[in-house]
Amino acid sequence: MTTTLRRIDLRGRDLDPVTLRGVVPRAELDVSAAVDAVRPICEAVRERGTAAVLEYTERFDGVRLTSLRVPAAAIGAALAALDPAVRAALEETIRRVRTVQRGLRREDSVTRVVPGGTVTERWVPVRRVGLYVPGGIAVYPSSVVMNVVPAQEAGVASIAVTSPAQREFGGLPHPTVLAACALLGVDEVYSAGGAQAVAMFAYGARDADGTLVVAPVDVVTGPGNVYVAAAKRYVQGVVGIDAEAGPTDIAVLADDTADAAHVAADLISQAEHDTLAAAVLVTPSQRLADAVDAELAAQVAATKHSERIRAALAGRQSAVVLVDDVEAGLAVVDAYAAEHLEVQTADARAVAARVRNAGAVFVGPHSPVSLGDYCAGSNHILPTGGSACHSGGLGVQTFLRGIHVVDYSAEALREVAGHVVALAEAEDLPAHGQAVTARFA
Ligand code: HSO
Ligand code: ZN
Repeated sequence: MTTTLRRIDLRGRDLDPVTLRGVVPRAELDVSAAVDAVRPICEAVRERGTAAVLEYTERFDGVRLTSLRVPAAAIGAALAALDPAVRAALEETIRRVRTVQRGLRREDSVTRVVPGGTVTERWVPVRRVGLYVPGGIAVYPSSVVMNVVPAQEAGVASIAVTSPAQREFGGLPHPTVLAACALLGVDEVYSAGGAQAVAMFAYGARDADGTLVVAPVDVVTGPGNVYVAAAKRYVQGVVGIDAEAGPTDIAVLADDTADAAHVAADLISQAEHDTLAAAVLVTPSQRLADAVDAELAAQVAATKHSERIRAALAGRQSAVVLVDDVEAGLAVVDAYAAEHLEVQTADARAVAARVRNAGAVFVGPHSPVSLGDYCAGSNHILPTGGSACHSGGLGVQTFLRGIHVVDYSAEALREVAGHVVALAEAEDLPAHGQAVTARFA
């Protein structure tokens, strides 16, 4: 299999934004088709509770569990056995992500609309959340941090984590995931993955005798594969969800000033996640494109997961897009709406400031995506598959609701009563107007 990225040559073509959207490389990954596949799983969990979750865990993860809840002793043991270097790194990540998230929590705001009339927006956390931590191809203790810290900083009282059962660890989630939970003080952890885990959180789950094992949550968040994304889409409405975070993608907008070896390394770093991961280079420089291809060939061969990476780079979802200039490149990356966008151009800050659609932007030569994956302080749970055109990444606000509190005095109500009546009449809803005028009869 070759490591050369396919090329999409847009030079000399002045495409409008809608046409561009159809031209950018995209996986033929269809979350709506996956919704059909997960519907019976979600319905089985809704109807049969823990029995159904256990059955699907046996079928998909190859372990027959007797209980879904991870015992406290196992969480403590995982922390005790954690490599000190990994512990120090996780602690630093927690500190940085917490610093950022704390600064993002919105304050309540009181607006005096008129004398005697105020509208206050109160930011209130949801009561209980279910956080999904993937564990298929790789293990993701960093995703524990990215999920849990924003929920904690939002003030969520009840936090539960789930991660797929691992056969090699006796059906528990990966020990590093458990250790990360311990570091964050999370003690409600389940061994469940896939659509069944999402449904378990959305509907709650009882044993056959009616005992409640998993209480339903208000919001389910976290990244996962296409089935996890599909299950989140399916249960949405019953619960809140964050943006769909399916197979990862990276786009690099680069010109001749970029270092081809670094660009290639960054493309490879995200291709490492999944054969369905997308790696896209957008550049006006044919020289850079050729140099990146050469670097890919050399670097992929030398890396541990080269087969997975080759498959991701060879997929339809990955490409080099050649453009006339950086300006045209900006239009392409906006149409693509990358989960991660690196800007490696001259005057990268000014270029990055003009980006409209991206989950996260990484500016200049020293801000690689893998820094953001772990230790920048930014969140790595981000909208994938182009959904950055309408959604942002996970953060404190995901767990908060703005409640408008309306407080008017008699005088302030009397003053506006005529307008309420006029609008009520215009909508043929006269009882609305009467509810106001009755107060002044
Ligand atoms: N790049 C992934 C997050 C991650 N990378 C976790 C390594 N571990 C999606 O943003
Ligand atoms: Zn990553």
